[in-house]
Amino acid sequence: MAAPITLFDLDSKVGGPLSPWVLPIRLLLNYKRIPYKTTWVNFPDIAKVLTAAGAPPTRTGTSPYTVPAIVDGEKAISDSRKIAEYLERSYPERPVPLQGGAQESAINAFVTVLRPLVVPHVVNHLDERSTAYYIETRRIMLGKELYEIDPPSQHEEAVRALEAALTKLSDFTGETTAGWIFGKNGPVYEDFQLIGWFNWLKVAGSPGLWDHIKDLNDGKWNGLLKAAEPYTTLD
Ligand SMILES: N[C@@H](CCC(=O)N[C@@H](CS)C(=O)NCC(=O)O)C(=O)O
Repeated sequence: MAAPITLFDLDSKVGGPLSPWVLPIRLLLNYKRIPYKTTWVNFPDIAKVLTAAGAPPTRTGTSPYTVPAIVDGEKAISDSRKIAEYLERSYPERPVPLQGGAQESAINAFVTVLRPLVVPHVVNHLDERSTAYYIETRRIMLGKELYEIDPPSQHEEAVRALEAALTKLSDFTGETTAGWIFGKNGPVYEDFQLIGWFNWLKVAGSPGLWDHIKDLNDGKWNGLLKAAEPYTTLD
């Protein structure tokens, strides 16, 4: 029997999925019932571990190596969308189509507004070494200190902006089907992407944010996480 796929995921104090980029791949593997095992990697070790695995960098500049990455036999693949395309092509059973286009743009618009309410709070879930790495790399990548991203004086306004972004997303997506937001006959990959972002909001967002958000827009965001539950299992 072929060796199971290795999934490289972000380690943290959460003890489960935190990275919004990796969770969609875990959901895909679980949904498609593809055997895999997870290698959990702390932020400062990602470059070293992925170089050793032969997974290519996904960006230039600071921190070019990112999770998720997978190793499947001879192949090492990084970047969530490329991994999803590869899995869909190589393991077509229980399809999870990738839609892209307007759906992806709608997710990106929501994520732009969400980021400031989560990015500075991620350190609450990292160990000391990862915290030091995260503060330093975000300073270079964002040109800001973490405490400048969600200051108390702007917090309420940021939450109002998120509410508006969610209403826009809700209007765009319309009725849910069995909890899925985009898919009408089972999940599509963009549902899994949204789950990654809502899980990130839930586990690492500013204190109380998820409690505030989960019942908005007829509770469809909570319904989405509930629909995903059977597929969030760890190996
Ligand atoms: N475009 C990449 C982005 C992945 C990404 O940004 N992953 C984060 C974890 S949430 C990462 O590995 N960051 C490494 C770092 O910042 O050093 C993808 O879709 O896979």
